[in-house]
Amino acid sequence: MKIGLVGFAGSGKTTVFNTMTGLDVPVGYGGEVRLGAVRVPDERIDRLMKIFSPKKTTYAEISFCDVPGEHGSSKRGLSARGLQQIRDQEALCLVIRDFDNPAVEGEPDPLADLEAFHAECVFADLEVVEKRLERARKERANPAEIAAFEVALAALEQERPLRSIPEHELDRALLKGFGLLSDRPLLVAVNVDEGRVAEPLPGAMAKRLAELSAGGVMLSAKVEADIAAMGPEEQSEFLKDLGLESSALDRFIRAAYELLDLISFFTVGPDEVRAWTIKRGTRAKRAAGKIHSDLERGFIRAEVIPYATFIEHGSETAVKSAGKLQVEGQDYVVQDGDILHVRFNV
Ligand SMILES: Nc1nc2c(ncn2[C@@H]2O[C@H](COP(=O)(O)OP(=O)(O)OP(=O)(O)O)[C@@H](O)[C@H]2O)c(=O)[nH]1
Ligand SMILES: [Mg+2]
Repeated sequence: MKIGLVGFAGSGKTTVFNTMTGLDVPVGYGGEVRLGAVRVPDERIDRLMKIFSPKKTTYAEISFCDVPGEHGSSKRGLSARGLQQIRDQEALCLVIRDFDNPAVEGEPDPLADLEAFHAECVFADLEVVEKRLERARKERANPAEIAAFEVALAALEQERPLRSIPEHELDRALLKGFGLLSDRPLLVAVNVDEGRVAEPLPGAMAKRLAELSAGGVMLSAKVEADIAAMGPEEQSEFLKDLGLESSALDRFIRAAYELLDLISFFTVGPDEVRAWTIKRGTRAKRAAGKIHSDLERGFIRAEVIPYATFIEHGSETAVKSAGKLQVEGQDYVVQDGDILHVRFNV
């Protein structure tokens, strides 16, 4: 599963990408699509690491894809090639320029960029949906499929993104494989000048994002790059000076993780403290298979301690003596932050 950093030319995508991945892709020139692994910051893992002092600590990871902007004639348009690169992404993080970039013509206009991107996605989807609907009617396809495409068409004609249609009104399984862009989860990063990092999202932007069922954060790619290059103590000093509680990029990455409907469960011990990534709703047996296929095959039960319970009691032994250890079967739905110990037999 990957998340695309998308947006118009020179908005700061590669700067954000480099900071998150530690890679060193050239900035400012467009370029190729690049894929990189990004560590998902998690305070709970930080805390568990302090408690267990394990030999190894492993955070959750997600893949980000840096999709270059298109430099050239129509500043806020997307070519067929550009659209295809965006279609390949599971979720979209739209980086919007809100700083002066001498290489890009014109003053920054974040709202106009948001509208332009949204309009491109809606037009692209309209084309796909109209074509499919025409064909499906002619071929007398499954009436449920025709109905789903009709619902989609009605929304798009009102310039509403498909992601804003509630689950019970649209059977998304029937739209799978059509690469509909406006149905992709969307998170917007407004890339601002150094001086504005502590400001909240402007009201008009926040309102529009809510209408588009999208999330949003303010960040300065430049400041985040500086923060990433510092040691932990210098970092917190610097953040305080800026009036920030935590790095905006860390919040951005966590928001992207949640955008994909992903959660983490943990395994703990003297050897390793580790976060494992699953889709929300995954059952215990399946989740055990993430750790090792033997654990899924020979699954007997899972001993579960929710993170908050663990912190409240301080140790596994204390949790047990308080009678708070949950013993769960294979159909237990694993919750975000569960500490799991899988009993198995193969
Ligand atoms: N002042 C300032 N400059 C920035 C910021 N973010 C990026 N830049 C600069 O803007 C230019 C373009 O940044 P990139 O990260 O290459 O932008 P991009 O979105 O990847 O550009 P394309 O891939 O060409 O579409 C570079 O010169 C960056 O140094 C920022 O937060 N503040
Ligand atoms: Mg770039």
